[in-house]
Amino acid sequence: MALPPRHGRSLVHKARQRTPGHHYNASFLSSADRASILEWLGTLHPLWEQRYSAHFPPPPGQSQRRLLRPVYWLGNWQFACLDYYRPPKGVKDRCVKAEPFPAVLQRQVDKVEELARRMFRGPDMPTGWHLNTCLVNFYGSRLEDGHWVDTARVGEHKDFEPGPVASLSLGERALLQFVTSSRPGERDEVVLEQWLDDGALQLFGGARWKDQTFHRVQRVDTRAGLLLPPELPDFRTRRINLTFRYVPDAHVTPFALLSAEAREDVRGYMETLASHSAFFRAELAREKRG
Ligand SMILES: O=C(O)CCC(=O)C(=O)O
Repeated sequence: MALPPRHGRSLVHKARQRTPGHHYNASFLSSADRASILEWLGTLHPLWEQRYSAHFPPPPGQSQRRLLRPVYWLGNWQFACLDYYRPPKGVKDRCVKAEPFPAVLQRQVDKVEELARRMFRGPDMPTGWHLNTCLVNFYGSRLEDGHWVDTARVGEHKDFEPGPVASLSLGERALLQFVTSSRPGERDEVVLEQWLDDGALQLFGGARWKDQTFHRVQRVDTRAGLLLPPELPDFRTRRINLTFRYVPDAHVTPFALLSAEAREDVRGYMETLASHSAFFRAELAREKRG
């Protein structure tokens, strides 16, 4: 009797499992596109951001701290010290215009948007929705006082940008969990768990996954012993995740048009970015032209 083909329908099915509003495709990226994305990642100079700033100081009882990982943003940069994009109230001076997507990422975005428009309708697909924002998260270990400390995790949170959110994963696989709202004294209930593989796409939207639950990265494997680009002095990257979101264009502000306080808070970051990027140099120069 002939055995079923090794990569037959059942495996493909598994790789494309579906839960309403949640889509996972383990082999979304072609090996050529994966290689181009890694090459482009090797040219980046991610930032280590501080959580707070002069005009947005730590709340009582908390102190200034560095984010757990270096990051890079495309489309618009949501500096942590400007407190991210939180509509409906937190929309002004939150999203600073940043570099466009490179061609290889724009190609992935075009495919994902087509899929998202088939999956989501009505209130789950806001008017004008398109993926114009990308957060590149570098997961790994950072050097602290001569010791490598694993910081490859993200606590539970929601992505407040309206509409579906998509993410591409590279490197070691990560365990992502959707959990119900935390209540003091109660354990969070994990309602969906997904290992995110190298080359995978995850797409989620709708009230269940955007509003009613939080998501978190519980841990990142160390099995493959991977070291991903770019080379950083005090950080070893073993996983990179690119999350694509939508910020209404009216809420994306060029650096030169931010309030004086916001410009002061992020000027140092802009100057660091400008030392490697013609785009950010031009954005800084625009301020001087008035
Ligand atoms: O790394 C991931 O897979 C998820 C990242 C994430 O939750 C976020 O960027 O908001």
